[in-house]
Amino acid sequence: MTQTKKQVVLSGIQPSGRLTLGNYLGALRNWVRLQEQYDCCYALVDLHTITARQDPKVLRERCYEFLALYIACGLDPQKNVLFVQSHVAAHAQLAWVLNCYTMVGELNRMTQFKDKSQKNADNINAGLYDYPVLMAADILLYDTAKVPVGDDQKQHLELARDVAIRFNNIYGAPDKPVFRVPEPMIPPVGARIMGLQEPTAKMSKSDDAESNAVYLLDGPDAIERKFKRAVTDSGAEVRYAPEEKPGVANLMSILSAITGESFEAMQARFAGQGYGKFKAAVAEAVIECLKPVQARYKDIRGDEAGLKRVLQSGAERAAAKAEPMLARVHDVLGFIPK
Ligand code: ATP
Ligand code: LTN
Repeated sequence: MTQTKKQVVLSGIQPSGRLTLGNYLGALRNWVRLQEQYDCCYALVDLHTITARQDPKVLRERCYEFLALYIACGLDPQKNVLFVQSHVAAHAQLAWVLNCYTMVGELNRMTQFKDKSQKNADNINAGLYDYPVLMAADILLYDTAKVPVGDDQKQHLELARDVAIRFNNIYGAPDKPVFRVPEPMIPPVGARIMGLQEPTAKMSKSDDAESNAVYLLDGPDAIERKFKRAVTDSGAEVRYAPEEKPGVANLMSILSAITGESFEAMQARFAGQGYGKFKAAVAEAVIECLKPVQARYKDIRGDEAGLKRVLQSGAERAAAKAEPMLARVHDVLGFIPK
């Protein structure tokens, strides 16, 4: 009997800050939907995280917290390979190789590097600059077909594709490329959730302003309060116009991403009612959406031995996939096999 191999999906989140509703709607929730159909690998990208200074104790704690949240969101550790990036040495090894096939001019164009350099002007380290190359290594190591991410990662993914194509052109045969060229998978709604206080910039998990983001572990009262105070505009009309009314458009996107309700239907439902009821409805939808995740989280986080077992198994399964690809790359480069 021939069994068709499932395509590989790979994605990652940095264990920095606290997971937000943006991470959930832009990434995590979509990961869960893919677990039956694809061979999915999801990484806690700790090597990426040290491009900004981290407290070691907090970083370790956060990795467990994030893993527990992944599972609480519905990712089954049997069906998915859940792992820590630093446990699989091949990531750093392939990143070095790909460095030699990535142009400085390409990295200079990365908008995330520009944004993060501005935010951390006192620590613009080489790792921050090289970040997209490590991400390309994460993806290309697994023969990845699809990469589910939010909109902000599109440019990095484009770079990973360009590097793969360049490498294939040098070392692959037309019918036998070294790397599969990955495709982005960006959700139609929820791909770019904006801050509640600053709706022109994306909601981000390492933002200091508590009220700008909804965190996955926020209780109902905090969520209600954050939406009540969310910045809108001086008008009173629930209408989707991102340029003119970014705050309202963001709240509409959140509601639509959760309930599936169209913008037109929302517009009709809240016509003539001002923003109060609308904001309360968005808060209610978010509270209900996060309730089951929060209910499962405590037990999962409490079982640290169980989480360690998940990571042990994840590291072994990930390495078994990644190592043959690294060996192939070393081989085509002319390195002597070990
Ligand atoms: P940081 O603030 O630490 O840079 P982040 O919130 O941008 O973090 P990442 O770890 O960089 O989170 O991203 C994890 C995943 O979540 C990525 O797929 C990213 O595209 C997605 N994501 C992050 N923020 C948002 C957002 N506001 N809306 C939709 N998706 C998002
Ligand atoms: N760069 C991404 C995180 C990330 C990633 C990856 C996403 C690292 N490696 C591989 C998809 C695939 C970010 O900042 N959100």
